[in-house]
Amino acid sequence: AALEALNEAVVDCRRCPRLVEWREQVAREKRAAFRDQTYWGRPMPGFGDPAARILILGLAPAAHGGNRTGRIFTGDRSGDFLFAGLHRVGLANQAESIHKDDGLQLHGAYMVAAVRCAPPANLPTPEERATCSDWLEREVALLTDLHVVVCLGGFAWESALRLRATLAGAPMPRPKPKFGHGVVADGEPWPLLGCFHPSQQNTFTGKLTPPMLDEVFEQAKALAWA
Ligand code: DU
Ligand code: SF4
Repeated sequence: AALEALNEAVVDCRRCPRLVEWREQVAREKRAAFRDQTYWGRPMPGFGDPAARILILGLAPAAHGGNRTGRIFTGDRSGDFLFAGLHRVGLANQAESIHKDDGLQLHGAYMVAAVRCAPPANLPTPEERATCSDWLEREVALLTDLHVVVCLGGFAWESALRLRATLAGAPMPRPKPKFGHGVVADGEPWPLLGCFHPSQQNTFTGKLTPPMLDEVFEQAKALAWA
C-alpha cells in the first residue's frame, strides 16, 4: 500500500522542467501516430513484486516505450529483450510486455528507472539524476527484502553507487568501482551487479546476447537467495 501511494505521488512529479517539457511534447506530437492508444507522457512508477529480492535499475523511460505505455520497459525493443530474459530465468510470468494491462507480473523482482521521465536523446543530466534520486531513495526504503541491485548500464551503476553513499551518509567510494557486465560491487545495504543495458545499440550488435543476460540474472538469483 505504501508502494502504491508512492507510485501515485511520483506520476505527478514536475521537478525537472526540461524533462516535463520533453515528455509532454513527445506525448503531444506522437499521440497521433498511436491514436488508438492513450499516450502516458508522465513519470514512470516502479513495477513488480513488492517482496522483490532483486531490484532492476534502468536509465530512464524511452520516449515511445515506457513514456507511451506508462509501464517501465513496456512497448519497446529493450523491454522485449529484457522481459524475455526475465521469463526464461523464472522472474516473470510471461515473455511479452505490450501494454499496462497485459497480465505481466514479476516474481522476486522489481524494476525502476534511475530517472523517471523520458529525456531527450535518452540522456538525463547529472542534475536530473540527483533530483530524481529522491524518489529512488523513497522506493528502496519500501522494498525491504532487497538483496541485490542489477544495474542496466553505466548510468544506473553510477546512480546506484550514489544511492548507497547517500544511504550510508558516506562520500562516494574511491576508487570508484568500475562498471562491467557481470561485475559485482559489494557494499551495504546490498551488492550491485552490472549488466550491459538491453538497448538496441547493444543487442543488435551482439554486445549483449540473450545467454549473457540470462547469466547475469542467474548470478542475481544466486545473490538474492544465497
Ligand atoms: O494489485 P496488484 O498491484 O496487481 O498486486 C497484486 C499482488 O501481486 C500483490 O501482492 C503484488 C503482487 N505483484 C507481483 O508479485 N508482481 C507484479 O509484477 C505485480 C504485482
Ligand atoms: Fe520528477 Fe524524476 Fe521526472 Fe524529474 S525525472 S520530473 S524528479 S519524476
